[in-house]
Formats: sequence, C-alpha cells, structure tokens
Amino acid sequence: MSQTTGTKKKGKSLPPKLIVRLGKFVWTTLWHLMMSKLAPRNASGEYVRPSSQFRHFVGTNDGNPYQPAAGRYCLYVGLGCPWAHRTLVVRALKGLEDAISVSIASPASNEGIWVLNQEEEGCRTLTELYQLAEPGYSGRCTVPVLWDKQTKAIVNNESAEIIVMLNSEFNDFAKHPTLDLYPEERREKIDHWNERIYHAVNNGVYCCGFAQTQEAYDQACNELFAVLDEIDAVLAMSRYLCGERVTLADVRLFTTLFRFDGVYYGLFKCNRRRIQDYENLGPYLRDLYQLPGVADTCDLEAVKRDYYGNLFPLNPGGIIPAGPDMTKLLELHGRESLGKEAVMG
Ligand SMILES: N[C@@H](CCC(=O)N[C@@H](CS)C(=O)NCC(=O)O)C(=O)O
Repeated sequence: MSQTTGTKKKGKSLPPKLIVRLGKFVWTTLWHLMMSKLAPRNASGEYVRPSSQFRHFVGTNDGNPYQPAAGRYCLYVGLGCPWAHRTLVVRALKGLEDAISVSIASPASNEGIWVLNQEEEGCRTLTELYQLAEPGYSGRCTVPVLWDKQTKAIVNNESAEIIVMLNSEFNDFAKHPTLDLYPEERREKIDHWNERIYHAVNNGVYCCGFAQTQEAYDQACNELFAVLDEIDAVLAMSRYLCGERVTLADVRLFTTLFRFDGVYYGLFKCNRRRIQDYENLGPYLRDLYQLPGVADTCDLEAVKRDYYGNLFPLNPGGIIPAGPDMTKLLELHGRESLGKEAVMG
C-alpha cells in the first residue's frame, strides 16, 4: 500500500484474507473431487489407470469370429490421445490406410465424453457406440477402439494389443507386409522396453500430472526422468530402442515424446528437461517423426486443445499456450549412421 506525506492513498489491495482462505478451500476441495473422478488413485495418491474391457483378437485361427479382412474394421481414435495415436502410427507404417478405416472423435469439454466427428453406425458419441456393442455397458468409453463393422462389435479397446494385431494380422492387405515391428527374435527386448516405458513414461507422465500428493508427484517425476536419461544413453549407440530397425517399442515411446514439450512439460509438471534438449532423444524424436506417413498422424494443435481444454481441473482458465515451435521436428536428425552398431546391440 502506498503512502504520501500525510494522506493515505486508496490503492487496490489484495482480496481480504477470508476470501483467499475460502477460495482456496473451495477450489482445493473441488479439485480433489474432480481428480478422484478423472484420475482414480491408490492410498498414496498415485494415479491408477483402469484396465481395458474388450480384449478379443483378430486372427486366422479356426473358430475366431474376427477374421482378417479389408474394409471390415474401423479404428475409432481421438487425435489428442497418445494411446489412440499408437494405432494410427502402426496403420501408417504398415500401409493399412485402404484396409482399415478411421473415424475421429473429439472430446466434449463440458461432458467428459467423446463425440464422433461424423455419425457412425447410427451413433453420435463413443458412449452410444459402446452401448451398441454391449447394451448396459457401464465402464469407461475410451479411444482407441478396434470396431468390427460386420458384427457391430468392439474387438478390442487396448492400444497395446491393437498395434500387435495391426502389425501381424493384416499383411495380406498391407502396403508394407514385410515390415515387422514385433519380430520374434527381438520380442524379449521389445517387451522389456514396453514394460519400462509404459510405467515410467507413457503412464508416468499421467502419474506426474494426476498426482494428488507431493510424494506421489516426486516419485513419478524421479522415475520418469531416470528412465528418459537411461533411454537417452541407449540411443547414443543405437538408432532405435531395440536396434537398427524401428519396433513397437519405439512407436509406444514416440506418442508420449511427441506430446512432451507441448503438453506434459507444462500441464503435467514434467519440467526437469524438454525432449528437444536431450542429446539423443531430441534427434530420435525427429527421426521417428520423419518416417514415411508418421507426420500425417500428428496434430499438435488437437493435442494441446484436448489436454489444455478438457483436463479442466489442471487448467481451470482453459487457456491454451502458444508454443512450442514444432517445425524443429523437420530438421535433420543425423541418426542414419547409428545402424551398424545397433545390429550388434
Ligand atoms: N488402456 C487404454 C487407455 C486408453 C485411454 O485412457 N484413452 C483416453 C483418452 S487419452 C480416454 O478415452 N479416456 C476417456 C475416459 O476415460 O472416459 C489403451 O491404451 O488403449
């Protein structure tokens, strides 16, 4: 408060203490309530992701109702969602665009549900589609969904499994049938990375952003950056995570890395370091982004709109930040020469 000789000036003061206290109480109470619905947690305040409910497999095995075919299956995705993004990347890398259609959904910010950009199967929302597949279904209605147009069924809504199917079960219709993103001889290594990356990185960023105690956040953040540092060291010797060829482990890491500097760094408080500042992770992200077809699956504006606009307990003002400059993703990555060492790795 400013004062001049003798006379008191009535400047703007802070809100009275009572208002500050009341505001803080109301806001934190509501925040905890919203977060408990948005992000289920365990007793330590750590985010626990619910498991996926539809787990059938497309395959040629006898009696399997879901036989591979062109034009029969559709992927329901949201462009902001990193789990759905995995399926789009594998579809692009395998050249399955003509065999498997895509239907895009967008979040309805005031309702917390996915709305289909165009009506499909007589449904306008993903919730209606889940009901069509299983009347009375009361679980979460998540993207991605691998949908069977023939039997009006959800084959699978677990991205980790959908990408395995897209890699191996549709080769008769793929433009790149010989590209194997999950080769038998590398599976142990791929599975090892998948496991580590899922917990510490893919889900780890959510554990940072959705943590409801300081301890839960500290633990998730430490684990996230420890694994990113470890991966950065591996990538100094190896072009991709499991050697000279791109695999499902890279796809699964890519969709989190692509969102990192633009969303997780700020909104989820993963701000020890940006991906573009890592010596190897930065160029590795560019390498993956520049693989044929991959850039077309990436939409940073949709990502920012979805996260900053819809995870409202984390961003109540709804303001979407301007950065970062993603044109850097098009710069040379210089990682081609790492191929040889990686073959031996
Ligand atoms: N395990 C699932 C997770 C998918 C998921 O959590 N998707 C989010 C979007 S990023 C979603 O649809 N959430 C809606 C909800 O939870 O109701 C997968 O990997 O396929």
